Amino acid sequence: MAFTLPNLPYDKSALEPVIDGRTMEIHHDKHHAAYTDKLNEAIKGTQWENETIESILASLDQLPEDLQGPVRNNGGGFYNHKLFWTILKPQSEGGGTIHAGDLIDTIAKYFGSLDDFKAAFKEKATGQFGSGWAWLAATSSGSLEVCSTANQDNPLMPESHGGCSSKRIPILGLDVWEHAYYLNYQNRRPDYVDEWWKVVDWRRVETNYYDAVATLS
Ligand code: MN3
Repeated sequence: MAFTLPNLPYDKSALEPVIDGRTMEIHHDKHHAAYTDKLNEAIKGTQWENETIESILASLDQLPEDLQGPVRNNGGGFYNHKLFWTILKPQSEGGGTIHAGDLIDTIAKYFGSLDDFKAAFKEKATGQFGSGWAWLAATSSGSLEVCSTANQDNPLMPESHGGCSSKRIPILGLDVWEHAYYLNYQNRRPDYVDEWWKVVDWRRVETNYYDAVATLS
């Protein structure tokens, strides 16, 4: 069964002024669509066609060698963007607002405070040379880690395929490819990171956390 490009859960311009509509349009309709098509092309007619994207990426090193590159790049791109759209929310609908609750306590437990976490995450996002992603990922014990990966790699992939520890589930990810921010921010990636917090859907991140811990345990 082929993978499908998911619809955006809000209007393309709904995240303005943080992320402009034109960037969202190109990002979703062109970039994410291309990753989806190329993933489907790569696994067409193979046993991997019937696997979930999570299981494909986690067992990337079991794939035939000629498929590993295309699936790593395009399967990673498919999964990462699918996650990315859902952890964002327009400011008018509560994006950027973090509610007191379990996740904020968990963040404080592992990073000291929300501000300390944001600083650690920003360091990963701005320190990732070239294209890639910054991640907040959950481990089987329920702990949280920040890390970054190059290109479309992510923490689901076997350890050799990214800068994150293996067997982690990303619950929040920031796309730091230039295609994600260049129209608005040009070379100012640090500003993009600072602004981006204003459209993070923390409720969704919290849900992702509990789902991840349940999956890993
Ligand atoms: Mn992207």
